[in-house]
Amino acid sequence: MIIEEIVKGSDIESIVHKIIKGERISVEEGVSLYKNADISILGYLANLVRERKNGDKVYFNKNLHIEPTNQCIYSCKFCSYYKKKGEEGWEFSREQMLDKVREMEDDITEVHIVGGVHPRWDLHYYGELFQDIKKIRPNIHIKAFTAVEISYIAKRSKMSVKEGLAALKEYGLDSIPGGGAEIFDEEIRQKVCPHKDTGEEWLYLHKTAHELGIPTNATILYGHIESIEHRIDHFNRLRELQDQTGGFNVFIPLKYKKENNELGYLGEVSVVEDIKLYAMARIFLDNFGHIKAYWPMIGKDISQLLLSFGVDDFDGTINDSTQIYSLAGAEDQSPSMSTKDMVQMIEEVGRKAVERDSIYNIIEEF
Ligand code: V47
Ligand code: SF4
Repeated sequence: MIIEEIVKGSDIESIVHKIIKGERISVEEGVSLYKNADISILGYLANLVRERKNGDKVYFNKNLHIEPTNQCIYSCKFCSYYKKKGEEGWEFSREQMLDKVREMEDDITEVHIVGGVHPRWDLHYYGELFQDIKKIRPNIHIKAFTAVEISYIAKRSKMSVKEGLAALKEYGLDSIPGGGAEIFDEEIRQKVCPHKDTGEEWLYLHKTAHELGIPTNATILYGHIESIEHRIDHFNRLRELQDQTGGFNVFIPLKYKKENNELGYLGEVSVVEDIKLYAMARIFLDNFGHIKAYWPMIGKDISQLLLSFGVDDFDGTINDSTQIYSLAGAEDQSPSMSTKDMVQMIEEVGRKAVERDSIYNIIEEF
């Protein structure tokens, strides 16, 4: 193979051989590959891993986002979303949220609910919302709340994490999105979101969800003050948990966006950094089925490019219903994509577009 000729005699030769043979690389090897390989080599390897796992399929779903409130008891330094002092916030009523469900198109299969950690709303408030949503659309998949929202609403209802998750499942929760992971390293976490649950608490909540049969997603927030070592450490903690439970559906890198938040002075990392991060995630997370490019955050063009660097999932059509990235300065200020656009983007790179449900069962192949 030409790539083997290219890396012959270099620091990364043995690591590249391992990946080609389908073997797992260690944390040290991950750091070395990240620091020493250029993007063409990372692209080749990530593409190989992606193809072995997913062939020529690129997945998406049809989904709607509900962001119940931007009131939040926390004030993460990277966040543009939470209501700051003197700003006008929002707080949807139950009926307003249910109206969004009533208005949504028939073919939408998932509702994604994430917002701020509201000081007063508790588990039963949200649980009853889930029940009402399922009365309107019995087959809809409810993917809701980051780990910090769940741990807070459980606490407010005087329940342990396990009891809270079990109660939410009973009310109709089907899976948990990947937010709130940020960066697990405690020193960095203390600097960017000092009040939030720790990395270990995030991992414990997801482990408990998996044990209760609730699948979850995982994210990393990259491109602020963390180093390559912190990124690989983050991947490694996720890989270890996935080995134990197998409960993660997908990994979603989230690029730090700089507008309207306290870390804006850092600026944003380059597209080359984005590509390397996605490729390294695909190579290192050998036990994750899917890597998602969340296009409202990273942009449609770069998402399409990332299909050649390990990505096999495009999230969903979204229907104009999220603000978290438009507030942080994403290009697309009112994100929505038609199925036709989504399929076209995927076919342009010679892949097959596949509509999936929230747990990767195939609904339609295009
Ligand atoms: O936890 C906040 C991130 C997350 C910024 O599971 C920021 O399918 C970049 O988790 N720049 C919430 N990122 C969103 C989330 C998510 C999104 C899409 C799909 C899924 C899924 C999950 O957004 C937060 C935080 O890590 N975030 N502010 C910012 N300025
Ligand atoms: Fe609140 Fe989430 Fe923003 Fe942190 S990232 S301030 S928890 S809305």
